[in-house]
Amino acid sequence: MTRVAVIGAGPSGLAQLRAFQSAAQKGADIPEVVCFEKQADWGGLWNYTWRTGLDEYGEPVHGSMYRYLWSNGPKECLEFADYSFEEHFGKPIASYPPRAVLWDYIKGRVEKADVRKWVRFSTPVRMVRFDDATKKFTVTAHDRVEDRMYDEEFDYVVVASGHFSTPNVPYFEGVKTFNGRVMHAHDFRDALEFKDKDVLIVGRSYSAEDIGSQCWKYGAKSVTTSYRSKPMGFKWPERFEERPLLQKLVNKTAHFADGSAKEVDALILCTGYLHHFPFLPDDLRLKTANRLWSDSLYKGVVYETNPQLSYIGMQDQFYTFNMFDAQAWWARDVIMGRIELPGPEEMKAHFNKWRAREEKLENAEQMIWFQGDYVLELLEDTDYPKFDVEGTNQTFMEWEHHKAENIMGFRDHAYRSLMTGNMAPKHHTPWLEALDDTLEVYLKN
Ligand code: FAD
Ligand code: NA7
Repeated sequence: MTRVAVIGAGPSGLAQLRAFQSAAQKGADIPEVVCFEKQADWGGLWNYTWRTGLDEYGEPVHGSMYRYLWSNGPKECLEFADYSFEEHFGKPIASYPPRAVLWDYIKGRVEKADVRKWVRFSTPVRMVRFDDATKKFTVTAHDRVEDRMYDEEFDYVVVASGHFSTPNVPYFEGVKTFNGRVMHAHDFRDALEFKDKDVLIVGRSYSAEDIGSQCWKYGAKSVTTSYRSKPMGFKWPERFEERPLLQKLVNKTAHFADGSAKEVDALILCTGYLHHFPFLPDDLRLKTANRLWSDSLYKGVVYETNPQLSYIGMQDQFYTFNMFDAQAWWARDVIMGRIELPGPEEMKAHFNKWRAREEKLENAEQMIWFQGDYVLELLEDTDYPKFDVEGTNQTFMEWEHHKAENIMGFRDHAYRSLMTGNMAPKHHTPWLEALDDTLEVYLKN
C-alpha cells in the first residue's frame, strides 16, 4: 500500500488530512496517511502555548502566538469552502475572531472528518532521507511520550511544518548591555507585561503592527516602531510613533537613523522568521525567503527536484486556510495519480512565469490579486469546492481600506461570507474595549 507522511498538524497539515479523507468519503481508495506532530495537540500556531524557549521535552517551542490575538484579517477571507463558520458555530459570527475561536473552527472540521487517528502527537520528525534506488523515504521520528526513536518507510512526504516559528534575530549595537527586556516576537505572550512601559519595536510588518497595537491597547506608556525600509504609515494614535531604523542602544537609550533618540524599557524584535527544516537533508530541504512565490516549488507545492516531496503553506500569506486547502487537494491529486506532472522544462517555465509576475508586484493590492490568481489556478485541477476568489480579493481590498482608515478600529467591521452569502453580525464590543478574548464572550452575539 502507498504510504504518505505528513509532517505537522497545523492548518496546512490538517488540510492534507482532510483532502485525503474527503476523497475516501467519495469512494476513492486512498493511501495510508501518517501525520507526525511535535506538539501534544493539533492546530499548529493556533494551539496556544504559554511556554517559550524549550518545551517539556526540550524541543524548541513551536508557538509564536500570544494572548489576546485576534485575527488580523477578515475570517471571510480564510473560510474553508467545505466547512463554513456557520456550519461550525451554528450561526453567523463576527468577522475578526480571537485565536481561541479560530482554533475551535480549525479543529471542528477535522473532528467531523474523524482523522485524529492518523496523527501521532508529541512526535517530532528528526530526519527524512530519500533512497534513489528504492524511491522511498525513510522518516525518523521520536515518540517523546515513550521516548522511542524509530524509522518508517513512505512513498510520499508532505512537509507542513510552518515557517513562522524560528525567529530571525538581527544584532543591534549595544543590545548586550541594554538594561531592559529584549525579546523576539516569537516569545511575546502577554501585552500586560508592558503596561506603563516605553516599548520599542523593530519591524514594519504584521507582527510589528499587531504587537505594537496590542501593547498600546493594554496600556503601554508609549510604543515606538522602527523600520528598515519604509514606515507602515497608518494613522497611529497618540503615544504611538514610527521612526527609522534603530542604530544602537546605549544603556536604555535607543538611537535611530534620523539622529533622534528615545529612552525605552523594552525591545521587541518583530523581524520575521526563517524557513527552518532541521529534519531535512540538503537534497530535500526547501531554501527560500518569505515571499509570495517561493523558490524550488512547482505550483507552489511540489518540490522541483523530487516530486514525491510536497510542501504546503510555505508562501508569505494573505490567503491562509483556504489556500492551504487548495494546495493540499492539489498535492493529494498528484500523489493519487489524478494530476500528471509535466517534465522539468515545463515546470521551470511555469515557475519563471509566476516568479516574473511576483517580482513586479508593487503594493498589497497587487499582491492579493496575485495570490488569489494562484489559488484559482490550483482550484481548476481538483474537486475542492470552487469558491468566489474574486469576491475574497474584494473583501481583502475592503480590509486594507478599513485598516488605512483606522488601524485601531478596523476589526469592528463586518463582511459577507463568500461561502454562505450571509452577512456577519457586527461584534458586540469595539476591539479596543474588548479585553476578554475568550470564545464564550466572543460568541455572545
Ligand atoms: P503552523 O501553524 O506553524 O503549524 C505547523 C505544525 O507543524 C505545528 O503544529 C508544529 O508543531 C508542527 N511541526 C513543526 N516541526 C515539526 C517536526 N519536525 N515534526 C513534527 N511536527 C512539526 N493567519 C491568518 O490567517 N490570520 C491571522 O490572524 C494570523 N495571525 C498570525 C499571528 C502570528 C503571531 C503568526 C506567527 C502567524 C499568523 N498567521 C495568521 C499565519 C499562520 O501562518 C497561519 O494561520 C497558519 O497557522 C499556518 O499553518 P501551518 O500549518 O502552515 O503552520
Ligand atoms: P514578516 O512579515 O516576514 O516581516 C518581517 C519584518 O522584519 C519586516 O518588516 C522586515 O523589514 C523586518 N526585518 C527583518 N530583518 C530586519 C532587520 N535586520 N532590521 C530591521 N528590520 C528587519 O514577519 P512578521 O513576523 O511581521 O509576520 C509573520 C506572520 O505573522 C504573518 O503572516 C502574520 O499573519 C503574523 P522590511 O519590511 O523588509 O523592511
